[in-house]
Amino acid sequence: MVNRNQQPSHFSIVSVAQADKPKAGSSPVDFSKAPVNADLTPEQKLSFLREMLRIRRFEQASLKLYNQGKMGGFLHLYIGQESVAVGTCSLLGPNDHTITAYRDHGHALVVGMSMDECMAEMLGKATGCSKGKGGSMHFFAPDKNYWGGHGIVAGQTPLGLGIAYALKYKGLKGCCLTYLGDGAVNQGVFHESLNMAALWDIPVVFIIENNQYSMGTSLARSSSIKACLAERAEGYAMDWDIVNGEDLYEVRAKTFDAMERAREKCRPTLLEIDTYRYYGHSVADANAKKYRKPEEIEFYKENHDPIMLWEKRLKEEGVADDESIKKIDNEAKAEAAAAVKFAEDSPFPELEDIFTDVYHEVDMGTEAGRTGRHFFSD
Ligand SMILES: Cc1ncc(C[n+]2csc(CCOP(=O)(O)OP(=O)(O)O)c2C)c(N)n1
Ligand SMILES: [Mg+2]
Repeated sequence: MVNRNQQPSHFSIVSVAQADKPKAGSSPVDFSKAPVNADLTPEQKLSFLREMLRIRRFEQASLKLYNQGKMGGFLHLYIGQESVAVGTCSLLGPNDHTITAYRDHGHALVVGMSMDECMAEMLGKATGCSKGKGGSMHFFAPDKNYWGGHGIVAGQTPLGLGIAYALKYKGLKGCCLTYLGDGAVNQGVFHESLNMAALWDIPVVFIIENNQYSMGTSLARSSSIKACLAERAEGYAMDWDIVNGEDLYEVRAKTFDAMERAREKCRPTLLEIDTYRYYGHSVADANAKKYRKPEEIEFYKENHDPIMLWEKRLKEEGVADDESIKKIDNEAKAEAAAAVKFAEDSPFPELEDIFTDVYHEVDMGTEAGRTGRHFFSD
């Protein structure tokens, strides 16, 4: 479903607490009937709940570790945004890739990284996915087509473009889901990426996770066009759409359309998914309580929490009840607790490892390093 030349139907900004946001399932379009959703089995629907709960319980456990002083660096929590990673990544096929910014735990778990390797990475342990050298912001799993985990705002957008370009170059039918925040849309490099994607027909799907804030700066204070960020795609002759992020069916339906456009026609899309984060920018955000009111956060938790809404939906459909939901939740909590134990019991990297796995060492003297053609060597 392409919304070019069409005004957004539900988008809300500025004073989000007062925003008249739609309830999941009450959109004019019932996205549960979309082809990509119509044939979902009860097991698949429950698996989406499981994935969202896994993210939330994993992050709550990591927050505890952070507050106990066991974690170095930053910790950016994804809590509140779970439906975005779960809905979009549930559509990934074998030739599809993902790349995101530093708020990367949710995507990592959904693409199949284990809680153990992620929690160990948080604590800087040798058993972590990046051998303890990356931390919270730098989860990577190339074997799962997951390319991180990037700290420079919008820095991942040209990388996602390049990954998608490589797919086309190799003749593979796939796409790269390239996530960014609402604060990244004003970075020059993102606009260069949009232009090149449209100009060269690159199979990339840019996904703005619009959680309304860029650190302590609200969207109203950072964007000249306030009602819609995705509309910027018009400037690059690119298709775009906006998505009600709290409705998992809508996330899947609209993302699927964009992915198919990329895979089948090699055309890029800019999606804007409306979402919200409950915690501060990072756990160390000293201004967390200054730029928005506690009532605003409470309003979201009570009315727009994606997990709560999905549970409600599953109950209405007769797919789940309180008991089955509790069981899934308890399993997620147990998995997170086991991951904490695994991480705490794991060793730190050896001192001599400090010079291994650095870019220079891996690349030095190789053909890929000499020519810069990492994705084109075979
Ligand atoms: C180029 C650059 N400028 C500034 C920063 C500092 N910074 C880190 S996160 C951030 C806010 C980004 O907000 P958004 O893109 O909305 O992502 P969110 O944190 O909401 O997920 C800023 C300004 C940075 N990391 N990189
Ligand atoms: Mg943001």
